[in-house]
Amino acid sequence: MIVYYPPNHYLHQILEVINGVITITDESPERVEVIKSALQEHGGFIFKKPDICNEKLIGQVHDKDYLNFLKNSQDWQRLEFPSVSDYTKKSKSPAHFIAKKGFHIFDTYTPLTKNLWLVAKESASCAVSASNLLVGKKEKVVYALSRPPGHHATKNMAGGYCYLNNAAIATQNLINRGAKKIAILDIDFHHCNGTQDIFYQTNKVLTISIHADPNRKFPYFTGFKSEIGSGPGKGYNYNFPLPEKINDRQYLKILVSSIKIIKKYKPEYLVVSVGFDSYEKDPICDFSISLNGFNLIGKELSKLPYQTLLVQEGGYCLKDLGKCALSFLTPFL
Ligand code: Q9C
Ligand code: ZN
Repeated sequence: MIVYYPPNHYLHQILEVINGVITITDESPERVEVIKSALQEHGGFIFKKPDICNEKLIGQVHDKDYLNFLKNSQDWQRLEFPSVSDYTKKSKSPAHFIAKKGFHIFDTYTPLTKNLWLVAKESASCAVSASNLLVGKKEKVVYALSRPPGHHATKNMAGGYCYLNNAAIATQNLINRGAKKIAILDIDFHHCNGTQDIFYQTNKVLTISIHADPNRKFPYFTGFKSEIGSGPGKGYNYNFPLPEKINDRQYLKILVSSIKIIKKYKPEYLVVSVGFDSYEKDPICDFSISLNGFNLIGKELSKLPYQTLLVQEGGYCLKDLGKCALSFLTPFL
């Protein structure tokens, strides 16, 4: 399997503020290094550097003001956290940097770093380069080992360790290259509020997310069953919020229902936002998916007839992340 790896991701190192306390984050560079080592040791994976993607493509998914805000990263000498929250609920990016941070970042877990534009673009480029290998039936499945993750990033906001929505940008690339119907299945522990936001009004993309009940876990504001899409997108967004301690058998049932919805839609491509934070030993999450569970999930998805783009999202159990990735990925080989 071909794997796209972001060459400068380690330049992006963050801290997070939790309840006013600056704290070591679980979103560390080691996450992708651990996965990379496990895949290299296995031997069935070929690593490639991404081609840096067109900024016009990124601009089809994210607002221009937001991208300009991220681009100014060279100027930042330290981590920049938001200080004020936007109280106007208007849609225009404000002029002052303090206000911009409040407008374009929705939590205190996702600071700006000095190399952000470079590393965020490389992360998105992994997903885009991988998607390009699907076009023309060159590959059945390609894996983007993206970092930073992407699925919480909305059209104009960073959050949940995400800045650019890698899966959404790759999906837009497939649309630009002729695809009329694409299904995105998000199996990260957290609701994909960003991906939902970006494709909420279109029927060209079916978005399905299986995640922790937002009444209990981040991102708190979205991920409810009632969010079904709007306008032409009505009926093309599905959320499966779940209680804590969900086990393999219970998860597989929900996965099978999601697959039924995907089959009915008949997409040309399947994009899977893969998070290993539903793992039983994840330090910040509360599902009970085992290594065998990831293997079963991988088996179900690999059986499908669709060309598939796998995009890495979350997953924080450094000790077992390599095993999680191998359990999930080997059925696709
Ligand atoms: N340290 C992704 O999995 N929660 N983002 C922070 C615990 C934020 C998760 C509090 C979780 C964001 C891509
Ligand atoms: Zn997550």
